[in-house]
Amino acid sequence: MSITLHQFAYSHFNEKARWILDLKGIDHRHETYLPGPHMGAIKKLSGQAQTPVLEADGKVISGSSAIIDYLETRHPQPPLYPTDPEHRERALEWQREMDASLGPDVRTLLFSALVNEGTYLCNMFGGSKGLAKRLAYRAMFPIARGVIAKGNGVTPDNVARCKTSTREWLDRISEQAKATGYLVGDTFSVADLTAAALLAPIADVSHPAMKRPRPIPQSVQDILAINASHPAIEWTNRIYDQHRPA
Ligand SMILES: N[C@@H](CCC(=O)N[C@@H](CS)C(=O)NCC(=O)O)C(=O)O
Repeated sequence: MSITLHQFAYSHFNEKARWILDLKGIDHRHETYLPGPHMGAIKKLSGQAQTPVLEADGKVISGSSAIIDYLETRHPQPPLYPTDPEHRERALEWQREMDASLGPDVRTLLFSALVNEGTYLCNMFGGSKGLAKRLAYRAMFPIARGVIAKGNGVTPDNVARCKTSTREWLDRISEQAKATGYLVGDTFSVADLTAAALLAPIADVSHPAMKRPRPIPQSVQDILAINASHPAIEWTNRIYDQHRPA
């Protein structure tokens, strides 16, 4: 049965889906879209506009947590959901909260710099496309810039709020992982996968799925520098080293 992940390069919500597919060793292919022009095809496929979308067994599943749930049920090894029901509920609650808050807030922080770095942004998301598509995408950027900023919550007040909220998440994650190295119990779970994937853009992890093009513009480096020495950033890199398959 063929499995296709409809995705954006680099996106941290998409990284959650890439990670579980790789972790479970599930044979699959990627269909990579340019953010913006993706809209028609993704809406037609799934009835909504966001990635990731998984096509598997004749079904279409939208959203990273629904994709994880679907794959976890059909491919239970290695497990991402703790067996203990209370631990499982806690791990899923961490995922729910981080999907709703940490993910969008980290994205806003990054986009507050990326909206001023059109060439870099187009390389990040369009790097796998041919020259003609990349040039057309870059040419569209000045027109699309306002929509990209709005869609990613880039206003001065919201960026300030996201700085604070991201810092609070980092504190909470490092505090929680202090005892065992993991967020729930003493093993890697969906909570750790979600936290590490959603923090990957500011942890600047070296895994090929999330390593951004070099050189990194100064404005993006400035965003990374805000939390670079936080223990949760080191934790994210350790989780990647130990649990994210190549
Ligand atoms: N809660 C969703 C969030 C997905 C999401 O925000 N996807 C973004 C990319 S990171 C997207 O597709 N944005 C394009 C759009 O909204 O049109 C999930 O967990 O998958």
